[in-house]
Amino acid sequence: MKMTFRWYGDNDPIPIEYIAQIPLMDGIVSAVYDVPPGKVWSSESILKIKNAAEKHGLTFEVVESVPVHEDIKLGKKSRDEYIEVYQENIRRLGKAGVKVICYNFMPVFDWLRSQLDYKNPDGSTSLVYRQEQILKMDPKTGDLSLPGWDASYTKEDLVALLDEYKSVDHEVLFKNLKYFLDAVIPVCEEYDVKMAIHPDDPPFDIFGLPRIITDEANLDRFLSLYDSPYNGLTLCTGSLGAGRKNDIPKLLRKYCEMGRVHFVHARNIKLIGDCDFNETAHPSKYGSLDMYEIMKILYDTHFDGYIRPDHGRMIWGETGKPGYGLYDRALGAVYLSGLYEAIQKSANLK
Ligand SMILES: [Mn+2]
Repeated sequence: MKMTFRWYGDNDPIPIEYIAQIPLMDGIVSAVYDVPPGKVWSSESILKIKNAAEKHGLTFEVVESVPVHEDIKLGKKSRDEYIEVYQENIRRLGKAGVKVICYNFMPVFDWLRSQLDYKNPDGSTSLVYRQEQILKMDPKTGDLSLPGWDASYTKEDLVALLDEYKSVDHEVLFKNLKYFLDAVIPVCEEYDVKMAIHPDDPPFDIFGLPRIITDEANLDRFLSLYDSPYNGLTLCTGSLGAGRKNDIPKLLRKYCEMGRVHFVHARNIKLIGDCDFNETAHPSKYGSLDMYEIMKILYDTHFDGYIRPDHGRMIWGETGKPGYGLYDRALGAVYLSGLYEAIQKSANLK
């Protein structure tokens, strides 16, 4: 298991040196962030990240994310040229020593939350999801006050894009995903780069858009679309965990045993009612997930991929990118590493 930490490059308010100072940290997870989806990343930009990591004794072996252009998800004719770009990015990343690419296949919207600065009783703030507030929004009007929504689409663009998705249901989206995998996985095999799809967050349809990386049946189906160890998963405990029927330890064990988990996002959430949740501190005590059990499964299955603490709260007055502050994620990383050491040592005593 290799412990990693997401770093947004030179624009990240957290200096890479601070990440290197977190105990037991192996590497960074990063990406070239100033190139829009569907464009090739320059080798210079990729090597710049690698060099920054290595200068601080860290590895750069996981990319999060290489975004998939909407035309690929929509299955438009133009997808072929965007897939060629994707293949080229895989080659360049492979040559630079990257081993895993995290990506997602969610139409239009990436992760969704109703609030990014929900105040907890202890004064810290968290990202939270309240279905009622989300349902009040109607992106089809083009006016979207969604927190975290980067507004890179104009009102007209968003309406037009949502219109294009009218003909894309779950089946079509699966078909378009298979088309994508058929084209990129052979390149991954050649360059020894593993693809690790991130589950949809939250794992159910929103705004009438289909979401397909949501539960066990769909994960099984996804893996069978292209049966290769290079077609794998980012197992995000918090994203999948928001699905009330998803038994995270069971899914983690199953897919780790199959050798199809390449990257783990470890995050705890507190489930509220049927759909809602709060992101919490990492320890088991605060959320609905048993993090000891999760780390035990990684140990038991000899997981040798990458893990990172996922979102953290904002604590100690820190400001910055919601979910991606230094302090709470660092505490999370050390807590997870501590659990792992304890599990490892007690197993060796037997
Ligand atoms: Mn995640």
